[in-house]
Amino acid sequence: MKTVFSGIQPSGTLTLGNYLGAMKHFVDMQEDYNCYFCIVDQHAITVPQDRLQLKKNIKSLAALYLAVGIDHDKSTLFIQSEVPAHAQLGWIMQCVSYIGELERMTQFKDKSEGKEAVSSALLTYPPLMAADILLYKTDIVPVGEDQKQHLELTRDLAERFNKKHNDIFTIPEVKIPKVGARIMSLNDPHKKMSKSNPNPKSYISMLDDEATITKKIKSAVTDTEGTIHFDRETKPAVSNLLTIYSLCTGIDINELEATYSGKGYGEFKSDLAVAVVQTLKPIQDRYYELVNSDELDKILDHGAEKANKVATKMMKKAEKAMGLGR
Ligand code: ATP
Ligand code: LTN
Repeated sequence: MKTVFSGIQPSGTLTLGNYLGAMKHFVDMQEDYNCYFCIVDQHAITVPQDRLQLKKNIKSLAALYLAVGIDHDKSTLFIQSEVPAHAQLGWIMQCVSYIGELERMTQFKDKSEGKEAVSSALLTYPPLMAADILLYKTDIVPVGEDQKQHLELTRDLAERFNKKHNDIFTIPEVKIPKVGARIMSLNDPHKKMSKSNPNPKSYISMLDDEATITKKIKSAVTDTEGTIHFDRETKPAVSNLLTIYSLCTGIDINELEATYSGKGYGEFKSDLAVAVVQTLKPIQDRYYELVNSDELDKILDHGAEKANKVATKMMKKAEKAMGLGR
């Protein structure tokens, strides 16, 4: 059975973008693959986090993974910092990485641009991400479009290590969904929807209630044309809303265009709000049952135990290949 690994940062409440671009696909994959899903808290601290808020976000993300349908009997769900091999192999992968290639990463450029106190870990984030993936002999990494560059680097680093030291790492493939890999911000269709955007109107949080979702969709930017059809170039905002609508309902974009032909943005947006609420409501109900439960802690304990066993073995192999220790 092939192995799947993916990680999400506990850097805020997940958005509809995270769900449609990543999490939704994790649920389907667990039927056919040996899956590891990780709460990458060590990645989250590459930018400043409030201690108590981070703790809350970690639990919240774990509960969301389960609420969308990750089944702990089929998949391993765990917290990155509870498996020390990640940071240990992360260090080794840093030694294999070149500063130049890290400086070329767009996520680094975006997150450091114009800032004064940029942590060095923001630059060395990709080698840690490579370690996450390589520890589990991962074959496939399902992620949104924004992570493609990091995955290419992971493959380069793994190949470089295999050639220079010992051929121990599996070279992972990236898997990006055909539709929904880049859900855009509601108030700027040229920026991706992001949970760390300071303006909450730019995203729909997976935990927003019905009234908030409806309000945010009503105030989402469109264009002055007034027609509902899909064209990323000339109608990026409406195309983004159509994508969300289609993914939430399973209705083809062509069919949606036909349904709303001759109709205005008002009606389209009210129906879209209903579709989003219907998608998120069952997830939210399950989430609130789980978030403060003992069950959640047990699942995370068990996940860390399983992940530690596998990860420690690979980390030791890598240390041996480098000549570390006695
Ligand atoms: P931040 O905004 O805090 O930097 P993020 O949401 O970009 O975080 P993660 O939460 O770690 O980053 O991303 C989790 C997964 O969701 C990744 O696979 C990422 O590619 C995907 N993802 C993030 N934003 C979107 C989006 N707008 N559309 C589709 N997929 C997305
Ligand atoms: N870099 C990713 C989060 C992440 C990840 C991973 C994704 C960390 N480690 C391993 C896939 C596999 C992000 O910012 N979305």
